[in-house]
Amino acid sequence: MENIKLYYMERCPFCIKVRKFMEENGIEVEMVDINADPKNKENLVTLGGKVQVPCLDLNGTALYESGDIIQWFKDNK
Ligand SMILES: N[C@@H](CCC(=O)N[C@@H](CS)C(=O)NCC(=O)O)C(=O)O
Repeated sequence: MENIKLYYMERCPFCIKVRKFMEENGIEVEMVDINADPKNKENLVTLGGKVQVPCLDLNGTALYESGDIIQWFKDNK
């Protein structure tokens, strides 16, 4: 999927839930680990205003909440 990124953390259970759904459904987006680089966390705050993962970057619009992210994938895959 183009212009879509998933901000996540490795051990976050909500992120794991979203990543499992993506894997089971063959959904691939750019993945951004917010602990891999301080800039990633800064970019997340710039995007959505808070450090909370998972967060889907929909071409510049932030979608927080794992349930809402999975629903978005269901509606748009
Ligand atoms: N209700 C949210 C919960 C997300 C959540 O609590 N994420 C935690 C990590 S597991 C978080 O981002 N905490 C902020 C932080 O660690 O700074 C969801 O379902 O996505």
